[in-house]
Amino acid sequence: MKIKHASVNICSPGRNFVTLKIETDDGIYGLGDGTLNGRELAVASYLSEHVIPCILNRDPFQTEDIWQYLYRGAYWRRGPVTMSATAAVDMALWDIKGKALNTPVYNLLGGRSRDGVLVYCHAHGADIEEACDDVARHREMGYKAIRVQSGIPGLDATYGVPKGALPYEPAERGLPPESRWSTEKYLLHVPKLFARVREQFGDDLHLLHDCHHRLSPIEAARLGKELEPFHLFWMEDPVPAEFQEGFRVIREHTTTPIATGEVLNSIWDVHDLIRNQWIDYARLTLTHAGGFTALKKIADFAELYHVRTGCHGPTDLSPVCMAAALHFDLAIHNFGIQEHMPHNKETDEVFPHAYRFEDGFMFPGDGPGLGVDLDEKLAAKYPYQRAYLPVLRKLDGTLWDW
Ligand code: KDG
Ligand code: MG
Repeated sequence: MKIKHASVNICSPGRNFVTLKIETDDGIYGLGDGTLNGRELAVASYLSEHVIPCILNRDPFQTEDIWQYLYRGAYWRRGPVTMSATAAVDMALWDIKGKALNTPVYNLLGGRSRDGVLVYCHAHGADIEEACDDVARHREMGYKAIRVQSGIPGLDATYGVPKGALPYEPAERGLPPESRWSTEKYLLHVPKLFARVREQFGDDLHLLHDCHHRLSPIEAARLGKELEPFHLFWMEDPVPAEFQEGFRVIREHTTTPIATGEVLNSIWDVHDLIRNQWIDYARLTLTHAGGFTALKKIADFAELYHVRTGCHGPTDLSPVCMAAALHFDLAIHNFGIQEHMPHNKETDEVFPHAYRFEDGFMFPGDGPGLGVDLDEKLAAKYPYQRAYLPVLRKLDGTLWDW
């Protein structure tokens, strides 16, 4: 079997997605997600101009060699654009392998290690009261693990809290929106939020929180310490993720578990975090960190240090990535939890899929390959629209990490 053709689909059923379709000479095709929120066309062009010409006529079963070719063979390696493009190829090839062998991808990764994949959802509100109502709503839907974010008194907007009644979606059409930030106000507020949530919902629910890269190590240490009585499942991205040494300070002060990695792209980005046991959960995704071939190595390395996975799963990764993540989560031993942010109706229609949610868990389906498709005709009705993630400044105007 040989790779005969490959094409990049860019569509925007509510938000932009980049999908690679690889076709073989015996009629099988595979899909890979290469979506990089706010930088979609960079990946699409990297794929079309630089990657696709190099993979034609290769054996699609050679996932390791093709991955090494795109990584080591590229000289300019790593980085979100390169690794997302590499991931799209790798994901599509594993999809082809599964279809050719008539088995779900999880069987190629070691087979099932569990019955279902524990997922966490997002609850949020303009204030603590509204956030608690949203926790109640999600608990009613069956979720056993809930990330909680709330508006902060004195700030107009904050990460994870939508402005209106629509679900939270950070990218906006037009130029990047800007908002203001105060670490002081945030640090005073978050412990009150979790005190209230635990008081209302008791100890059984897993609770998570995303700091979204905004604290210094010692500020994060303080927050982790103050959240200890509420035993969070994790505190996510307390400091900018690329500052690996920063996690040591947090670790020395608190037993609140720490998760990071959604913006990281390679095993070298988490190498120190894992081998020093500065984190508990590695959140790299299949799409942004090089696909199954790369993430399996990261998970296996993490397993040695009791670090578990917690793959990023926002709406800005397509259902192709969600399907792939569920196969991965089902198979690897040191799975921790999977993020689940449901896509809108239009996206689900463009990407028909076998995966499903039931009572707090997700299941990838047992059909061959990834179990996800792309309706290209329907996708054509939703052309690409440029959109950006927001930019953040402190109250005095200093540019800050969003
Ligand atoms: O594109 C950026 C989003 O994926 C990110 O802000 C979402 O932090 C996020 C999360 O944990 O889902
Ligand atoms: Mg996050």
